[in-house]
Amino acid sequence: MTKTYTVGNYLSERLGQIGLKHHFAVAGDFNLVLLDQLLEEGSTKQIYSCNELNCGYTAEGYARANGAAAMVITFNVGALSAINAIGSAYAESQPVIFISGGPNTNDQGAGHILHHTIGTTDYGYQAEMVRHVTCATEILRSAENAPAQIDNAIRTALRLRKPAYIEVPCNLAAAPCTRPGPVSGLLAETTPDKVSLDAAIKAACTFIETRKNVAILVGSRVRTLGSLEPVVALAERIGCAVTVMAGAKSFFPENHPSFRGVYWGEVSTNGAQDVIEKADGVICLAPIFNDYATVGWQSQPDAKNMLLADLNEVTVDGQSFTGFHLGAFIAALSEKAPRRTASVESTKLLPEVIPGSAPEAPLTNDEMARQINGLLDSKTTLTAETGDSWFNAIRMTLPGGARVETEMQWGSIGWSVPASLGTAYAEPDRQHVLMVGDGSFQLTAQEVAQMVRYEIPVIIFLINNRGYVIEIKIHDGPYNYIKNWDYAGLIKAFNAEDGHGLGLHARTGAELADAISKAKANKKGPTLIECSIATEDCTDTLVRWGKKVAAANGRPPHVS
Ligand code: DPX
Ligand code: MG
Repeated sequence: MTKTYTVGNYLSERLGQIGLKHHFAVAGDFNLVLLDQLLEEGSTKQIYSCNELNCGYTAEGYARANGAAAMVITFNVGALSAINAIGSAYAESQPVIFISGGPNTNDQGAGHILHHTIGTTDYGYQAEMVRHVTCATEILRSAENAPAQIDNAIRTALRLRKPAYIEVPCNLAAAPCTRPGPVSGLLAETTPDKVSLDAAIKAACTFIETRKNVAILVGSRVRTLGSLEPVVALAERIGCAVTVMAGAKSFFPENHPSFRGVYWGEVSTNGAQDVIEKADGVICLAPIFNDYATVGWQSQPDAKNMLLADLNEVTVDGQSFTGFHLGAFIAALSEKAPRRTASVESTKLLPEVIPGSAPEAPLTNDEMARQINGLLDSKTTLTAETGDSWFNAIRMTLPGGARVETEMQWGSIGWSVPASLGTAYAEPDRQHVLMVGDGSFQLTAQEVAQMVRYEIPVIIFLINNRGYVIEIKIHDGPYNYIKNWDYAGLIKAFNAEDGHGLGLHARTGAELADAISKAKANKKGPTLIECSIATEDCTDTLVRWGKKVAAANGRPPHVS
């Protein structure tokens, strides 16, 4: 007798069809049958997380490297913990398929009080909460409608590059279901509106033609294009200078002759501030101009000089155009744009030099950053946590092919440990390096145990500066100082009887160099290098930026 094909099998097959090789999960009694169905169908490997927040961040990191991700958690106690990570996926434009087990359909509206819930009897509230951080929210109601609902959630997530929610009642996961057809209907981009696209290209070409000094500014949502090639093609067509925003570090090859650094107002690198602020035409590709990116609302290209190409809208010279995606706009503009080379010809990429110190001297922030920079190669993904790690990553010089992942819109500390694990699952052939501060690490530290369990060789630089230094620089108080841990010593606990993680200390440059060579040799698990530096030792860009952001935060209320 052939086995019944189920709702859970359908979901599983679809996840495989959209290119996932893994899904991330924490078990709970509302999702156990669903987890069985996913295992049984087997298109994607089931990977476990220590908790649902970490599970969400792992999925978010995986989506960055793989284009999409899926996670499966249990009702309420699991899902509510995961919402922070789903907020991250929304803010950072990552299509994470957020799958929650749900109550038995017979309990919906029956007045039954269920465990793991807030003790009321309307079970729609989880989906209501999640609705704000997802682009599609589907509670499966019957096996008959399940395929359409699953497909709608996945299709919407992939098109909009946002997370989508699917709630699978525990008694539907193994219910008989039809099989999926071809996946092309879920993957196909909407056809661009040609009239609107042509008009946008005409306006963009006029914009470029009528400006003397044109430059490109690459924003973080360019990541959703899945490749740097379209932006490189556009830059080469126009022949102009290219700068990236801080959240888009690595989204243009730094060894390209047109590259002119990171534009971040007064804390820009490589002379990028001059390039952007002297340009009379800035082509902004999917930027996010938030308070952090604009250095407390101080630095942003002048609106009259800006061509703003967002994911689904282009605004230029007072007109806006919709009906096509950024990818279509860049591709079309790359065939028509006029040449404007002044910004390349009149500027140079100013080198960023990170000063070192003597090998036996106490380790400094500069020496640490210098050595980490030396470790990066064309197959490295560097994940940098919120904190001074941002500023250290931003000032590094990247070889072509190296990638940096930051979470500058959401900025939730603890993100980077599970997220780097996610990128490592997705791309095992790359070298995965993580920079994380002591304060951030304390939120999600236990996920290093999964790196041990699955033998994932992430090289973790744990920066022990005894506190929330970025906060100390923005607004100091007793709340910025944390309990010290033996971070390197944790690895022994996580290894338990069978792990291959390595925990090392670096208190001098020489110790760090030695630790890095041991880390490179350890392929059977993570290596955590605890870098001890002084609390007051941080990048000067952090201090300058922190003061401006603090001033913006401290503006008094308007009196009307
Ligand atoms: C907080 C931040 O140690 O890095 O380089 O020492 O600053 P630095 P650490 O990891 O400390 C991080 C700390 C407390 N931000 O300085 S950035 C507030 C915050 C946040 N996310 C969440 N809670 C609080 N960003 C979840
Ligand atoms: Mg710290």
